[in-house]
Amino acid sequence: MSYAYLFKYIIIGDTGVGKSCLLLQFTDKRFQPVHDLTIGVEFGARMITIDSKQIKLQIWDTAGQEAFRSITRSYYRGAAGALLVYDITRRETFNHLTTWLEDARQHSNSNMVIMLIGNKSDLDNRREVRREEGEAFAREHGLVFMETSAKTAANVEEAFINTAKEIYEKIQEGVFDINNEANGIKIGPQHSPTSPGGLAGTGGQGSAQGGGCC
Ligand SMILES: Nc1nc2c(ncn2[C@@H]2O[C@H](COP(=O)(O)OP(=O)(O)O)[C@@H](O)[C@H]2O)c(=O)[nH]1
Ligand SMILES: [Mg+2]
Repeated sequence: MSYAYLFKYIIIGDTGVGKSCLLLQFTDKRFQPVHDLTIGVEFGARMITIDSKQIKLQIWDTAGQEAFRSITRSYYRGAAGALLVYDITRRETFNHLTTWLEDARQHSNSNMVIMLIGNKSDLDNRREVRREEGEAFAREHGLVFMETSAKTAANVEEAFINTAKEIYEKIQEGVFDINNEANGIKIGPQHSPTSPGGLAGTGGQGSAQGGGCC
């Protein structure tokens, strides 16, 4: 299917916070409790609609382990959006956010939209991080914040779509240079019907179910 824009996302955060499950829930609308550990980087894609425009989200899921940090870093630069995920039932994953954020800011383009996600909201009885703490961290660092559950799908759509809306608004405001693919945005064939195939948006087709998850 053709699209007006393609936005590239990266999902980051400690191992086990639910990055792969969030991706699977968003792309396939399912939750898979038993899973393989993500090795290196995997990806998925899905089409969404914003402002009556078809937007393809191409999402790179990364491994959280330190050993893969350098691989992860190489994906920041080409990303328009990042989902920074922690697990509300594991305080240490919240404590590591500062490190993740520094890494992301240092290696990405300055306009990258970062959405902070407190995942596993279904496990409220095991909660170690209060929602207000997530909100405060986000406010302090200029991030958008949501609590999600990859298991029940609560807020999962919203997290991915709200990030896209922020990117879209930045494009409208002229903040993003959309002709520079390094910003993680491609203009699709649908955008300019007078020059089919003439733009850099035709790559990556047919990858809608790419990558495994969980
Ligand atoms: N209850 C619950 N479990 C989750 C949720 N998201 C992920 N998990 C579980 O947490 C573990 C790690 O998930 P995974 O997506 O592999 O984490 P990743 O290492 O960040 O990719 C798995 O056992 C998942 O089943 C969630 O929203 N709720
Ligand atoms: Mg994973």
